Amino acid sequence: MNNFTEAKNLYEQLGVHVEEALTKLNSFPVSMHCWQGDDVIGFDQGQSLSGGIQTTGHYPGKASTPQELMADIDEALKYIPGTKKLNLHASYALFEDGEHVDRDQLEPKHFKGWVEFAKARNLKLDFNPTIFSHPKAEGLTLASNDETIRTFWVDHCKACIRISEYFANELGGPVVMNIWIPDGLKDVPGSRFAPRQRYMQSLDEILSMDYDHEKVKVALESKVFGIGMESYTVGSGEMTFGYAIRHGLTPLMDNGHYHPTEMVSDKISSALLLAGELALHVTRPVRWDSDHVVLFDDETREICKEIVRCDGLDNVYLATDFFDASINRIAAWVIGLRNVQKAMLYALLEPTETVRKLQDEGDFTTLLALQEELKTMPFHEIWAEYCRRNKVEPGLAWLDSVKRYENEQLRKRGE
Ligand code: RNT
Ligand code: ZN
Repeated sequence: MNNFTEAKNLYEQLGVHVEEALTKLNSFPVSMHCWQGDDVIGFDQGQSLSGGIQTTGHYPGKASTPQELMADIDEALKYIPGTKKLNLHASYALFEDGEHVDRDQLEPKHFKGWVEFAKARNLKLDFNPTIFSHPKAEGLTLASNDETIRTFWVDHCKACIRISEYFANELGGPVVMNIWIPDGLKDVPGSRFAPRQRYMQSLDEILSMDYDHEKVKVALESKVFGIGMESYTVGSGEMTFGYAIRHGLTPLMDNGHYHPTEMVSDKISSALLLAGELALHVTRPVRWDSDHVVLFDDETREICKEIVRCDGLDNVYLATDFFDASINRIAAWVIGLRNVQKAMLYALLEPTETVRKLQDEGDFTTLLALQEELKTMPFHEIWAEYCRRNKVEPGLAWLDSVKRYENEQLRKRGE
């Protein structure tokens, strides 16, 4: 008997269906964010990052051209098992020979190169309007009282819906198109109402366009505060969740966007009950929305457990969202994405029916004992088997390859 078979037997004694878990994990898509590769800069503005989000660190070798970013994504994908999607931002538009259009004029053709990239790798795409790092995003955007600015961003979002629809037509859907606005105020507001009313009006205008709601899932991401927006954010939890429910959109929860003791894992069941579906940004906040690399930690596991327990694998769209510029950026992707896959596997290896029954029967003693027992089960053996079946090395072998790539490619790039 090999280690996997032995481990599988032990799990099965606890009522876990290991093969079922492996199959489910393999078909659950995780959307990898493209922006870890270049510190959220993109190709359209050459501007520094704005919107109250920040990367810190100067690790050498950041991608600064589409070719470099694509090569780095390829390098990362080699070491990540499972079904992946690629999550793009509008700022990653590809312009040909000196052509440049502003964000309100973007068209599907500006993303043709990404569609070809995705097709060749059997990936589907997700998308995001980029409502930051732009001269018209220095104050409020979709909530602006300057009509020119507000309309500019409304038009940008409409353009992004058309581009998302193009992705769905070319590669299959649904494409999750997530709207996040950085709008907020540093200090005590004079009116919290007016900007939210304008945000609502902008969303109404965007959604008045005709698009296929099955192909494009418009998601709304909330936030509690940003750097320079400490006192008020327009797109708060209630604002975005409420609007999403009322208009049949998908709420998006980023686990860096809540008060430190407020857990997204606790919100998933409510969201699924009330909205029917939910999009997630999985990240790691350290004291603030710092977007550190995702760990195989308690909250990541608990988020995944909730998805599994709510039978939400088909209704939850999970994307990663972190940006660390202080370590090898490709390694950051690999570590974070593998941890999401691990956490999902860990969650699928919980005997869901048993734990629910124990709770219903009020047998909290057994429930606690069983949950603690699960923590020291031979999880690694199942993970290793999952990696092998996906033709990915289970252990740290990937790191040598990434270091080689760093020496041969990244170190040769200019700063
Ligand atoms: C910012 C949000 C948002 C961004 C990306 C780049 O706080 O989390 O999702 O991180 O769109
Ligand atoms: Zn996010």
